[in-house]
Amino acid sequence: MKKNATKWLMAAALAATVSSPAMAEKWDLPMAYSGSNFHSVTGAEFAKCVTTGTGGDIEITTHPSGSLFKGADIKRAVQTGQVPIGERLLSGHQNEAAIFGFDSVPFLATSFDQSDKLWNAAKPILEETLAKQNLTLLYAVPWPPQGLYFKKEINSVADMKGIKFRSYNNTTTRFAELTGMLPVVIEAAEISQAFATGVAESMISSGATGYDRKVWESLTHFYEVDAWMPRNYMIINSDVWKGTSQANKNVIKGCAEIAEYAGTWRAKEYTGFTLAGLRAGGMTVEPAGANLKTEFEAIGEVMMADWLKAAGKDGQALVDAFRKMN
Ligand code: PCA
Repeated sequence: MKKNATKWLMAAALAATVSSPAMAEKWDLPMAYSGSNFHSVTGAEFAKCVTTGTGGDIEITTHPSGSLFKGADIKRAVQTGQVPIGERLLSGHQNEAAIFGFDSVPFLATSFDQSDKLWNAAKPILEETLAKQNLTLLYAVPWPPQGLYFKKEINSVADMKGIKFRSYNNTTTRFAELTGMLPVVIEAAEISQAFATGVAESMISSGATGYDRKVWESLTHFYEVDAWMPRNYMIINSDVWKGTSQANKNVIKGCAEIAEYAGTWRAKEYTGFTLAGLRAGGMTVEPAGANLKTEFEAIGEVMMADWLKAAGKDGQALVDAFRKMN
């Protein structure tokens, strides 16, 4: 018995020595948005930082544009270990846990400063929710403020009736329902085609996404509403995380902190730049009119109440913690 154990140990030690040069792990990292999008650029920098920082122990390859997994499938792929790590808009998963929609509640946090505070208020409960799904959170970066895209001038909610509306999560689908539009879920990677073919004629999104997808080829108006600022999250499979050495974990955490900072900085820079880009493309870019704003605020209140009901006491605690910060 003892002899066998010694033999086994020796074999294991030998295998470790022999295989150590090949021990480098290769991690595929799926992302939903185009390679030129600022989230994807931030993710690619993060990947490089980890690869360099771990001395090549962990080599991360990013796959933007939904090329490895489509946006809607990325979270499950990480959870089930099909890939070790991925980046995803968590508000797309409110069906699993209403708390994932905290960053898409209308008019709760409408500036970068408030978005930061809301994120700090949400972090503990979000980490806990993700932990139950075998996921560990690495960093989160906001999108610029959300505004409305149309193919015609809009002055009231009544003008929006019957318009085909591209949605990207439950909140945007609900917004369409409440404004009499017809929602259809479409990934950002596919919106240029959807607008060109008339499958969709409108959406709520950032200037960044409209700019990335050159929507001026099909749409004419962008109304700045500053409705909310959803986030993309870098998540890692918790088993993979537990199996990572402390030294490499430290590197990953450091790279994640840099990514969150750099990504947020880019989001801020990109806000004005992309609105100017939409104008240069020929679009009318302006704040929503007073009437439209008042109507949106009323709709926002309904949506806030909906979300609080769905998110229960965790949602209320999050909102209370956020309000205390202001
Ligand atoms: N762009 C993403 C989500 C929020 C945003 O600004 C999208 O439209 O899919």
